[in-house]
Amino acid sequence: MSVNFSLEGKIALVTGASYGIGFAIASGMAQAGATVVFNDIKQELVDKGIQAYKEAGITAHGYVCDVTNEEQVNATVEKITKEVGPIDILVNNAGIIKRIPMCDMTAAEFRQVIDVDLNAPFIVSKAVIPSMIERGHGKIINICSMMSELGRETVSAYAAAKGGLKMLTRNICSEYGKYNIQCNGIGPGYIETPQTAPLRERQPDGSRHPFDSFIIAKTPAERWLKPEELAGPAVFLASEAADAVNGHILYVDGGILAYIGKQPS
Ligand code: NAP
Ligand code: GCO
Repeated sequence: MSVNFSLEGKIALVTGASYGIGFAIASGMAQAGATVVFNDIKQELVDKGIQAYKEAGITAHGYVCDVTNEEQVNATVEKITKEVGPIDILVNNAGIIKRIPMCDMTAAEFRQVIDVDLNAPFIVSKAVIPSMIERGHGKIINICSMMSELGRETVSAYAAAKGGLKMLTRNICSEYGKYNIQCNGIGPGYIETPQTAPLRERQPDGSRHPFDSFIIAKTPAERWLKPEELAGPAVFLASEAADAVNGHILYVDGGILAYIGKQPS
């Protein structure tokens, strides 16, 4: 039996994929043969995303949709199914973070992070699973985080959401595995994207941001990772080669979770 990493003939929906990690994962899936569908909240970003995919030689289908809005999500999934075809692969990538000390954070701010990072993957997964059951197969990949395992100051809402997303991943695996649906997570380490740009800004004297130096010391490779480094793991989990992988969180972190951190010289 040959190992099949191909995504030929598959339709992949990657949420929040105009740029960043979602764009890199969608691009990798396109290289593996998938038809790429993505969404963003704003038309201007969808248009920018379509142009960026085009420049990468990819014909992507873009839709305006707020993943926290169940009515919009259901209507968009229906529209995608009519215009492109049924969704075979879902990557719940869209996400936000608010870096605020917990006791300074309002309940509304906490809820907003939970809404995008945890409630939305529930909403979008619920919208695509019935069709996957009907067709006898499906792949769901939830973009988790180091904060699915670890805490740190100022990210209480984000860590709670990403910890919950790890368990939602395991529960979808448990509830729908019998329909040949595999639901796994990818836990990226620290990736160079707009979301982490504030943590990498050079100081006025040109030196590294203290958090930048902190991550360098916590990563065995002594560097931030690139979004493109997540594409291969995502293609693997989306392919038939991973049909027996279910409920697993694949950490693509350069070894951070295995490493106590650089010892003092
Ligand atoms: P990013 O650069 O901030 O991009 C996030 C994307 O999600 C944007 O396209 C954003 O669209 C979209 N989005 C946000 N809220 C949305 C909503 N309600 N509906 C639809 N789209 C929405 O983030 P990233 O670094 O690429 O991260 C992508 C995912 O990886 C997130 O789940 C993040 O938590 C996770 N992650 C990131 C890292 C890292 O180091 N960067 C590490 C681990 C996990 P707008 O531009 O319109 O807001
Ligand atoms: C932060 C970072 C992290 C990364 C990622 C790590 O503020 O610590 O934004 O949360 O986004 O989730 O895996």
